[in-house]
Amino acid sequence: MTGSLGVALEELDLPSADLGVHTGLAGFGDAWLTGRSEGRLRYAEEGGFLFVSAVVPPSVRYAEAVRALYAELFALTKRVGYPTICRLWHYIGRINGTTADGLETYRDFCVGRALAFEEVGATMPAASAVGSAHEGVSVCLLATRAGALTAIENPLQVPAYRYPGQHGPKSPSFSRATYLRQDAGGTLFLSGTASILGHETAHPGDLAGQLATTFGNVEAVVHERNLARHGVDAGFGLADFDRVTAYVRHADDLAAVEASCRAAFGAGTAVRLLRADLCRSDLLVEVEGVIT
Ligand code: 3EB
Repeated sequence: MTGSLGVALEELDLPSADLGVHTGLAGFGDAWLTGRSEGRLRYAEEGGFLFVSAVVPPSVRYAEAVRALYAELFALTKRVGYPTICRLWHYIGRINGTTADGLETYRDFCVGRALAFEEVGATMPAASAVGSAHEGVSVCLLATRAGALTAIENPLQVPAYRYPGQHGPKSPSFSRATYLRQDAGGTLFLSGTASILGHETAHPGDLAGQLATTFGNVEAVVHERNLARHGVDAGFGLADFDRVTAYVRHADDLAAVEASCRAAFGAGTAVRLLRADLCRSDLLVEVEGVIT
């Protein structure tokens, strides 16, 4: 399906072998060369960044396998000399389905991820977690050798790692954005951002309301006032995004989401639309992006 501005709506179904390389997720263009693999981790190095991808195979439960994979990811980034993890992407099969233990798959994933972060005490990176037609849990990671990384929160939202227990036994381990300061300049990685105020979904069932709330959240995260309160001397608006990806739950919403993104971000921002399920069944749209 192609939208009115020629943006293809792809069904998110990542082939494990080409993860990352295939998707050009990092926001630095799609020229990730296939690099090495170490066990089940595949990785490539380019321009001072490390890109890693790995897959947890389909299972009836995920927490322990996700914890173990994260431990491997943390170890690899240290071993190959890219200790600063800027960004993670998660593509979760049957994300709103139920495990053998009766827990929603996304919530079970969050348990394993939280245990891994508790073990290492790492800075919460920016992240996205969306559904995939591909079974299992696919993880992509972007890390850097050098630079100061600051985790950014949103004053309009409870930090995800402090969500109350009604959203699952372990809170999601991510920050709303990360700001990477390097000699060459700064990069802002915006996490998947949705229509959540405080910790609750705003405007369930109302696409226009969810889009407006989502864009408001994005503006709040990247605004100069918010970055200043995190000690970051920078400030942005929606038009500063180089590229954004909008994940859309219902294919029928493509045209509306595309038009809204065009209007909100303007002509200077590359917009990609992907059909994907989202981590709360009442969310209709989620937007992530990069500012360089
Ligand atoms: C939210 O704000 C919406 O679990 O890694 C967005 C980005 C969301 C990342 C994650 C989840 C994640 O809670 C969902």
